Amino acid sequence: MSKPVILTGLRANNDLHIGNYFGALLPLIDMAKKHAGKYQINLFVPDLHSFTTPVDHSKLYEQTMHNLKLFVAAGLPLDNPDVHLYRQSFISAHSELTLILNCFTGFGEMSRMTQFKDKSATLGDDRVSVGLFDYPVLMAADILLYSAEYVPVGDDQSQHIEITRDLGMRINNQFGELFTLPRTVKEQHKFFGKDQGLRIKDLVDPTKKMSKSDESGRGIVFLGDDPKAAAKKIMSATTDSLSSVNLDYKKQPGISNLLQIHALFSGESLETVAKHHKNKASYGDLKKEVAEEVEAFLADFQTKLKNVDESALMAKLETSENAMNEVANTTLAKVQKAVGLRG
Ligand code: AQP
Repeated sequence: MSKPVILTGLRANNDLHIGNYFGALLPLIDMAKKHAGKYQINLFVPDLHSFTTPVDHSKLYEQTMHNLKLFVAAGLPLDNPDVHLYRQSFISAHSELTLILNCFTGFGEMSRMTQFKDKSATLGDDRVSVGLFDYPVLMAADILLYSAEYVPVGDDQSQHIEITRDLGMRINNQFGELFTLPRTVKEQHKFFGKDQGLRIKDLVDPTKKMSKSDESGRGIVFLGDDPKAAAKKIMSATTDSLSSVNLDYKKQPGISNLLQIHALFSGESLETVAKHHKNKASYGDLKKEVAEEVEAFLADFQTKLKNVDESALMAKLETSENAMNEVANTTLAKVQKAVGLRG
């Protein structure tokens, strides 16, 4: 019997940041290490999704390959046969299924996607593409092609799981059981546990999440940042004038974010870290501790990155992309037949 599939993708629209690292990459690598044999892990670079927001196309391929190396530097076990690592556009079924799914998707239901509304508000009308509007349908294809059951998503992407389930169900109802649906958002949260809701905030504006498409980059610690420059970003993080360290995301978002980052780097629980710093009047000490942790982490991570075995990575891509093309094309062929494209 085939193993349940856990699937995640990280766009290559920019370098990854510490939010992507702690919120997506590490939990998945942990799963791959702890549950080898029980689940199949699909980790991919959604290169087609990467330019749903504007990118420098002359750098996209390089960024895609760089991000794959980041996965390996973060500890992705390439020798595990249950781990599949691939580039979305190397499996053409993603695009083909998207086009078919589009015709079963309502314009109205897509217009209600909050991530689209948020991202388009940031971009401004003249830079919002149909590709961004269609993002959730491509994501549905990413999931349905492999019958993926578990897809870690934060609150900002929960609607995309729901639309994937709706689309899958709609097509199954009309044509018979073509798709295995991903689990409900509630079940996803139960399966992935506490890391699911993790959202590291932007250092300059701690009321919004750290986001790699943010164009200034000043509030983001990228994995490729110079370690000393990243430490400086922490030292100049926005805080408040309350002169008391408390874990309170509403009243003290900047301080709470620093406590969260501190907890992640130190490996201590957020409660322990918050207790240790509680009510301290000086924000400088907290910032200094976090800055030192960030600097040490980046120096170590970047050494690992330099040592990534590129030939092993290329070999893994080839094996995974061959295997995933087979799986995806089998699903696509069933759909093509059902909708009348094949006899
Ligand atoms: N700030 C964050 N804290 C924790 N986890 C985060 N993730 C993103 N930001 C944070 C997780 O990283 C993965 C990246 O998915 P994506 O590349 O498809 O894009 P995203 O979710 O929209 O993440 P970004 O960094 O904000 O990218 P942009 O700005 O390009 O859209 C996801 O698993 C996400 O939960």
